[in-house]
Order: sequence, then C-alpha cells, then structure tokens
Amino acid sequence: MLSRNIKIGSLLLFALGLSLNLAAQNPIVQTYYTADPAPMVHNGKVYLYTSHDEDVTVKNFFTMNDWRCYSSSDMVNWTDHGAILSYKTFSWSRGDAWAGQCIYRNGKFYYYLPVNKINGGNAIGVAVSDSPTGPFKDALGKPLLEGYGYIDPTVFIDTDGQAYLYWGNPDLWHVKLNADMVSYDQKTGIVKETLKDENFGYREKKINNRTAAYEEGPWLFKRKAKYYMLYPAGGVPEHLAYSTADSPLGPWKYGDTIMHVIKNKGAFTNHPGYIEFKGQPYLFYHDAGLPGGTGFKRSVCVEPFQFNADGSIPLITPTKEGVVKSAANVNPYQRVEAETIAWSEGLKTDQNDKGAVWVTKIDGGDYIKVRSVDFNKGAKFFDASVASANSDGKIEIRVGSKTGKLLGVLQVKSTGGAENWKLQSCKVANLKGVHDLYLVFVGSGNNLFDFDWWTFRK
Ligand code: FUB
Repeated sequence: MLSRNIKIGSLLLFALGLSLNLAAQNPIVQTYYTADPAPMVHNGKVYLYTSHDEDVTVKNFFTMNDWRCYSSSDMVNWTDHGAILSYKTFSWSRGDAWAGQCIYRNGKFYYYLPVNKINGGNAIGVAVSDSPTGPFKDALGKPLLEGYGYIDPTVFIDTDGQAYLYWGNPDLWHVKLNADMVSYDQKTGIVKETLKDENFGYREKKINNRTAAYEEGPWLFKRKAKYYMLYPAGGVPEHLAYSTADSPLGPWKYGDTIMHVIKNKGAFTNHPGYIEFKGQPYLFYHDAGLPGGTGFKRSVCVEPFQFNADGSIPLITPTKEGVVKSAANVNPYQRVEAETIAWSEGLKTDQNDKGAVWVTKIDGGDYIKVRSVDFNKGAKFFDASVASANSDGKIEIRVGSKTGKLLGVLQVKSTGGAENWKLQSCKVANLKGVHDLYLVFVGSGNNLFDFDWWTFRK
C-alpha cells in the first residue's frame, strides 16, 4: 500500500513538475543571457531593453558588449529585435555595456547608457534613434556625464515636461535634463544625494563608511502623484528595495524590501525595471535562471503585482510562471516573426546589418512555444519563411504542448543556403479557438535550417 502511494505521489509530482515546466515563463528570454531590464511602454507595446551577458565570460567578470531589445503586445510572447547597439556606437568607449534606459520624447528615442572610456573611467553616453528598435547613433560624440561610479542611468519625464536622470554606484547622483534630452541644467548641476538610512534603507553589511542600503541600478517613476525609486540594495548579494518622495528630487523616504535576495538560481546582482501596461503593474528583474546561469550569465524575468491600497509596494516573489495571463492574443493570419517566443529550447537568434532578425541553430528536438494564438477563422495551411542548405528538417505544428495534437508537418526543402529565404507551406488540420502553439523541430544533425516568420491561412 505504501509503495503504491509513493508511486501515485511520484506520478502526481511528475505531472505537477511537467505542468510547471509547461507553464514556465521566466526567464523571459531563453536564446541569450540578458540582464538589467529597462522596459518602456510606447504606442500600446512594451519594449524591453536589456544588457547582454556574453555566452563566454572573460576573466571571471561582466563580459558585456551590446544591448538588446525585445517587444511584446501581450507580456508573454517577446519578439527579438536583436542587438540594437553596442559600446562601439560610442567611438570614445572601450567597452563594458552595462545597465541603461531608453525613453521617448518629441518623436525620438533617447537611450542613456554607461560604458568605460577608451583611457579608462566611467561615463554615461546618450544614443538617439527615430525608432524604438534603432538604429541608434551617439547623440553627442562624447560622454554626457563622466566620473567614478557613473553607471546605471535611469531617466524619467515628469508630467510638467521636466526630465530627470539619476545614476550611480556607490553614490547616487541626479541632474535635471534640458528639453533637448542631451544636455543638463548647468545652474542646478550634478547633485549628489545624501545616502542616509532613513532615505535609502538600512545596510546590514557596512563597508567603506557606507550606511544606507542603496547600491546601484536606480529606477525612477511616478504613480498617483507619488515618486518611486526602486534600487538594488544591501551590498552583494543584492535584494531590491524602494523609496518614495513627493517630488522627483526627494527628499526620499525609505519604503521597504520589494524582492529578497533570490536564493534559488539568483545572481549576486539584481536590477529593477517597472511599467504599468494595460492597467497592470509589472516588476522586471534578473536572476541566473537559464541553464549555465551565473552572476555573469543572468536572465531577465518579470512578475505582475498590485500596489497596496496606501501606494506601498508589496514583497514580490520571483516565480517560474511569471506572467500567467496573456494581455492579448496573437493573430496567426498575419506575419508572425519566428523570433516571437513565449518559451523556447535550444535556439539562438541571428541578425543582419539591415535589422532583420531570425531564429537559428535549429537542431532536432528544439521548439518554440507561442502563447494564446487565436484561430478564430480556422486554418488550412501553415506557411513558413525558411532558409536552408539542407533538406533534412521538419516543423511539426502542434498545440497544447510539444507532444500535443499534431496539426501538420512542414518538410523544409533546401532553399540553396543561408539568408536565401523561401516561403514553404503545408496543410494543417482545421482548428478553432485560442491555443498555445508549439513549433517543434525534427531532423538529425545540427543547424537544420533558419526560420524567419510564419503565418496560417484559411
Ligand atoms: O550589468 C552590469 C552591472 O551589474 C549593472 O550595471 C548593475 O546594475 C548590475 O546589474
């Protein structure tokens, strides 16, 4: 009887584990290591800017060369826009593409980024673009700000049009940006915050006369006439905390911890980003949750949450499930980029200098999950834009899970080589309603083909 119970228990646990895995939504990006999330809502879409930990860590330290961008209309499927700029965008930089933030003003996107200068020393540059996904160019040809500890800029435009930039580790500084967004008010100049415990939290591990828990990575926003500053705190390993103020210039009043140090698969850093999208607040952060994850191979995650009635932020628990409820459905009757992914295994994306991005490194057994696809018109055909030198790969079109109902199989024929894109089609069993779609790749060997976009036809 006991062994039977254990067996049933194990089966239940297995089933639960399986369904938890099926429901995994964090980390958001599985194709690259991403860190330092900087979300931005623009024209009904979320743009998520991230820094990028390289797959190969050099000298056991942050190995970071470029910044990536992802977008989503539903908070569960993220379209990869590739690496949209690198430290090389700043001719005066020698590297270290750390945490930045992008903001929209008067038809342009201003992206504030910390790098190291060619001859050493921290600096913050500003890159500008006409589009949220680039191309970005150096707005000034020189740093906007430079000085020891000048990293992690956060930018905010108040309802009266005044813009503010805060930044720094181990100190916290701010300037009032001018309306051109690429210069700052010289009269008020660079202001250094007084990091007192009552303003920025109580530090348990005192180092170098530092008292307050504030560490780095500030994120400034306003909600209901209250200003919030989120930040990594405590020394390392970092937790996330917040302070509030009645003005964007403080005085800041310490609030509380909003995320404890992540115990399971945490990194020694963390980094907050905040948006409200379609009425729902979201906290972005990073952990080391992907296979191979470390403090130098981090991954961006997101959790929905609710403010308390008094405007305080509750303690937010990192989860695997992340965003459970999709904020919109995917329309499968228009072109859907193959790099629009809720979850994937085994894949990478690649890009060319014209801004095109596609899914690559496709091996047998890899798959893409796309959540909440609305087949309201039914479907007869599946079309995929693919490029391949081989003719050994297939795409199984399934719903519900990667072994779920098989709608059809596309045998990918050779197109003559890489970036030689051809539209190939197959018949699919008719289907109605909203489903999670699984594109499961089948074939022997590696690099079966590259995959640019797909659609369904009636
Ligand atoms: O990603 C490099 C650095 O680690 C960031 O600038 C900090 O905020 C921390 O996340």
